[in-house]
Amino acid sequence: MTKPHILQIGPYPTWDVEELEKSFTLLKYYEAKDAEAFVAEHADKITGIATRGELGANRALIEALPKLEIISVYGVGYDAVDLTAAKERNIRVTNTPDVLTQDVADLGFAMMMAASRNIIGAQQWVKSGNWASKGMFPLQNRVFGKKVGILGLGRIGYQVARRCAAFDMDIAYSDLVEHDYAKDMTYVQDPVALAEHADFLFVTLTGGAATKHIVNKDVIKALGPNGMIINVSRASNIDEEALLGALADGSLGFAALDVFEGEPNLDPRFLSLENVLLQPHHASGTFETRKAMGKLVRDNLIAHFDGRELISPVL
Ligand code: 8YV
Repeated sequence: MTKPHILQIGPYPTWDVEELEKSFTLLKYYEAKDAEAFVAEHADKITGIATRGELGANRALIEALPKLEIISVYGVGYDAVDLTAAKERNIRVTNTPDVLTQDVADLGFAMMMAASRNIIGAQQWVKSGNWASKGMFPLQNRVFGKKVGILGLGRIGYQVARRCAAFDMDIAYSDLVEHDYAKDMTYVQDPVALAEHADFLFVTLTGGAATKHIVNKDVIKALGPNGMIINVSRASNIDEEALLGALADGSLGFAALDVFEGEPNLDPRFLSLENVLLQPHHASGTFETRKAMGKLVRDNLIAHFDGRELISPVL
């Protein structure tokens, strides 16, 4: 039997490619010199797409593939997949929830710690010889016991909250509804009120049209010159222009960011700011999680082509 042809949008680790190739013929979109011509050449064979959370599949791509049956996303976020276009054709969509939750929460929490205590600056102090020549490193801000606001108390937000609870932090959250599983936290529906409460504001919301720029200039202003934003979700959740302005004029204290508009080509203004900690969209980037994500991408594709129930369907 011929293997189903899968359009692979972005690169995956070798261990995933080797496993995928046992069951599928992979067509590497990201290596094509002329992506449109590549799609047109293989369009009558492609029945699946394997993509990444932040890359996805837009309407034009979906419409260019008449035999497309399934889009398997290597990521929990599927905001880059045009779900309306997929639904119109009964194309199935899967993602990789749960397996990355703990690592994303870990990185968010670690960014808050690293930024508050300026761990990177302190290492520079040691390496540059400043410790010996200038003396003690300047004092930094405590995390333990401070006020935290969590914007979006889903799987990842809840795990961030658990880590904050272990640091005796005063935790509030904002979400569409109050959650039974969060009785020990304060529910503050309005993001501006949440930011007013918080020293640290975690953004752990789903990306997409409904949450676009939910962190707007008012939320940023409410957080203030001593406040910090930590974003491990999607860049679109923050008005990046307002964020850059507030960081530059000091009306926001600090931003720890794993995601950016136009990544990996982020706005160059970020690079010259002192009050930022920048990460290369790597919150799920551990061996353990990426292996589990790759397996789930594969298992969903195999289940579909075997005619079995999908493991983690979105559509
Ligand atoms: C990426 C993510 O998928 O889970 C998500 O939604 O954005 C990430 O885990 C990952 O960086 C691989 O590209």
